[in-house]
Amino acid sequence: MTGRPIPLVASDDHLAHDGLVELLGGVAVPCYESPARAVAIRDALMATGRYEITAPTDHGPDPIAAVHELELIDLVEHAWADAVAAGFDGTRPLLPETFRLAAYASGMEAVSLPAARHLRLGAYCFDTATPIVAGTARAARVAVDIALTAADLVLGGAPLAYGLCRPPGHHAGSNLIGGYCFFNNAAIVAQSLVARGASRVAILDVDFHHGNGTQQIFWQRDDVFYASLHGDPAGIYPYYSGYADERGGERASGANLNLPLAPGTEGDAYLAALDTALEAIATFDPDAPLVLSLGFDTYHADPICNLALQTDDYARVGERLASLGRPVIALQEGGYAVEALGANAVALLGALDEGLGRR
Ligand code: SP5
Ligand code: ZN
Repeated sequence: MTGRPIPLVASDDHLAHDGLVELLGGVAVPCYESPARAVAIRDALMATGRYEITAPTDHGPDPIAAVHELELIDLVEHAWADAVAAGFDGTRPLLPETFRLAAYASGMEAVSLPAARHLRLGAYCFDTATPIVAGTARAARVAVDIALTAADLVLGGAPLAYGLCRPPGHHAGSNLIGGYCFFNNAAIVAQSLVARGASRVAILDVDFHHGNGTQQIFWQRDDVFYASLHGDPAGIYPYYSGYADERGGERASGANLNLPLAPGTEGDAYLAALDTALEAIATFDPDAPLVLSLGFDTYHADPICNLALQTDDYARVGERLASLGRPVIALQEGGYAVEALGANAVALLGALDEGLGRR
């Protein structure tokens, strides 16, 4: 315990982003990515007495446009309104009905999109589990502001700030939504650190899933190092990226590090992989705070994942992260065992803060 409170940047605006159902393998199930997740984390952190709630400040649209294409931002902002204007049942979530895959127009010059944004959803969304409702656009925008406000606090001298982002972000690419993600909060923060003068920024992604969006956004960038520990995509979502041989584009070879982990991986093996990522980040030598994409879906009882961390392991992860000796901007990604999210967040962030305070 170091005495000073840890900033917890949060807003209630996420509560209206409640997707109700997602389609998994063609079956409609209640959304795993629920408002209750963020409520549980917030309540548990506040109950420790070590955190201070901070409201996000409005950073405007420019930091989002520095990472995402304008047509993607337009889609997120207007798909719901277009659907409702066209008579869509506003009590149901909006999901794509078709997907405009690259193969759709392969060999043809013609590539057209309808003007109505809800009808072009399948040109931007890569799965059937990312529902849009009335509160989605606002929540996605506020999640970005939460992340940028956490970054401001760390740049202002806090060793650690935690942004309770919801919706999460790491599956969202420059022109892509999916995996419960709309705007890539961590990527937007990393890019804003570059815009504020950093020449080397590292993002460490410990969410269970590969952050395909973050990898895609920085694939050709040698000034942003992306390291991710995740369940082996050969057997689990998102399937098409996250393999160890993906090391970055030709202009940024070596600036991407994927560490896929076998199903059932427990704490000791996880920490060994974490040390590999931390050594690579230390070698990269960032001159900005560490951007941490923080998911708790590595937990053994997570309902949609297959790693096997225990609550105690998250404290060990926090200690190891502190050993890097850099300030940390921690941004919430996934984690779906709602009953354990609070304890896991308390364990990881508490140990991280203590470790940073000792240095
Ligand atoms: C931010 C984040 O963690 N996004 C993850 C999105 C995953 N969505 C689809 C998951 C499909 C899981 N299939 C296994 C079902 C086991 N009952
Ligand atoms: Zn995840």
